[in-house]
Amino acid sequence: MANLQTLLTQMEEHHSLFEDEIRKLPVPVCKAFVKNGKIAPSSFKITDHVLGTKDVQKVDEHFKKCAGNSGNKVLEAVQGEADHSGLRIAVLFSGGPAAGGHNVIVGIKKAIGSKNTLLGTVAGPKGLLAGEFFEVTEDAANGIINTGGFDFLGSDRTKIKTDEQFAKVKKVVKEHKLDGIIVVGGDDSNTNAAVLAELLYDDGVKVIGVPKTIDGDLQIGSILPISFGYDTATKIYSEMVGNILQDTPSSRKYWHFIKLMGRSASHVALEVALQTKPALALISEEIYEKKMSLDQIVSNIANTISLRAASGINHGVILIPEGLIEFIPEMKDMITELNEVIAKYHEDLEELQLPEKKDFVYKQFSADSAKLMASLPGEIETMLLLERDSHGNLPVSQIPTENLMIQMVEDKLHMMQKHADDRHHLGLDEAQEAKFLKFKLSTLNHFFGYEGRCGAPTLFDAAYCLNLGLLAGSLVLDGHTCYIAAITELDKGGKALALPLTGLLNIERRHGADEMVIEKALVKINSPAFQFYEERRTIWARSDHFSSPGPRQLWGPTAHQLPYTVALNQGYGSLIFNLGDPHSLT
Ligand code: FBP
Repeated sequence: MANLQTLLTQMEEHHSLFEDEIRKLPVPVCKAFVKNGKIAPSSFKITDHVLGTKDVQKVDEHFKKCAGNSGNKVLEAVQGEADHSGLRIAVLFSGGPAAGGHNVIVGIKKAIGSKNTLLGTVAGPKGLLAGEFFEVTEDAANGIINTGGFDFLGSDRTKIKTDEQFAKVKKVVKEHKLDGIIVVGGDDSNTNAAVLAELLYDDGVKVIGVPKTIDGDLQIGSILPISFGYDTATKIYSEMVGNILQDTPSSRKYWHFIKLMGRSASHVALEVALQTKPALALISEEIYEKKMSLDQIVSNIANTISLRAASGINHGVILIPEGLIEFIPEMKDMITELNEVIAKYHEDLEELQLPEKKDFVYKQFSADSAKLMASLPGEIETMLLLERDSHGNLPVSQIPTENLMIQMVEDKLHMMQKHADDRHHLGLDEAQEAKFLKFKLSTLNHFFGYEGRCGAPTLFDAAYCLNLGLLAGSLVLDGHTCYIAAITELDKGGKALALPLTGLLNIERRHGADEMVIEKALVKINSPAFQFYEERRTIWARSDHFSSPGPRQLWGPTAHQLPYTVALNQGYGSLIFNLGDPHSLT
């Protein structure tokens, strides 16, 4: 083979020039995990910080063993001596992928060292139930350093909840002689980790959670600033949105309606808005809080477009959070009713084809919900009937909300151009009105979601994940169970904490029943990040004030940039993170 062909062949299977370079990238490590200049597991000290939600009594009663053991007290990692051998620890990914997951595995492996065995669980909780594990060797761990995706193990969304599943887990744990299980997942998966910790308490199996999700909805004030994967995903989306924003004043003819992943919460949309400054970003939580109807949301978009048209700007970008539909008050009531119907008649509905399914649901619905559902475009109506995942979530990624918005905004603008009364509120002078009447809306729709979940981690996610892995591994080594790993003080070298999962559970209505779950963190409209957006958005709406953040950097001056939302909400003085001194991982 000629030289270039040989080189290209050598670059197959995760050996692109980029992948080989990033494996060598040194990654910052918090002080608690460094001893004599080398990466080492930590020990823990018990702090006086006790956690608990409004439902703490009921939760403690239900999780007697774990809550009784931890007293819901936060632990802090300190440089330590942990030196155990012969332990067998399994790690699993649960839910959607998020960049940095592979570094969690690398961190666990480095914490437990060669005297203990790390087992990778194939394809998430499903693999745990089936007892499918493989040993993570040093070589294999070296191969995934700083790489994106969850492909090393695979993942799935199975919730372990039935007695039969519990019995299977107990059997698998015994057969494979497991001493610990580390669950890398979001709010639902960490709830499941608490359930497993209680179930396996008497077997001496330690269960630890690691906060993962690009959605950013697993965050708890200053004790859990963010989940991993959020930084990488939002930087990837910001690059893409920035490129489109740069295109709009170049081609000067399109309005882009961009739906952004993030499930119920609008953290992703808010972060991308702060990084790129589009004409408008809808924030679901604001819409819900201000009880804005669908018509008001559409008017808000139409007004933004009209005012720009009136000043001669016939282009722009509107960001739409993936979960918007669940937050429009009239929709929220209808979806809650629909979720209850789907949970109650799950088996009957499974048998039915789409038209019969619709008839069946309409018969169970209240008059208001039936009327609203019938008013929606057919494709939205169909998507709302999709099967919920095993945690009861509506698959919002598949609902084309951006198209619904486009259709409704087109109708609204048509009426505003046709009837003077419908545009009177814009307060246009004669010249502006002439421009507005000449304007013809031309739209393009996008959905940025899956593109952001598996990219190579940013330096922040690479470092954050490595440290979360070191923390989770150290917790199991040191004999702790029912905690979630958390790193705080991201601007000051990083403080590694273990938060008792029982202190985070509260009771919510899910899947037609009350359940003990970790609350999804939504955007708070009194948060510094939202308030900053609110203060700036009128300026961004009226003119091309956008920023194009460009591709994420792993080397150089912008590599150490935190998400704006995290830096603002944590009250940091700059965007720069500091998680300790860099260490080479190879
Ligand atoms: P989790 O991290 O909560 O598992 O979900 C992340 C996510 O990317 C959501 O933003 C999105 O709605 C969902 O996964 C899509 O995944 P799926 O295709 O499995 O529904």
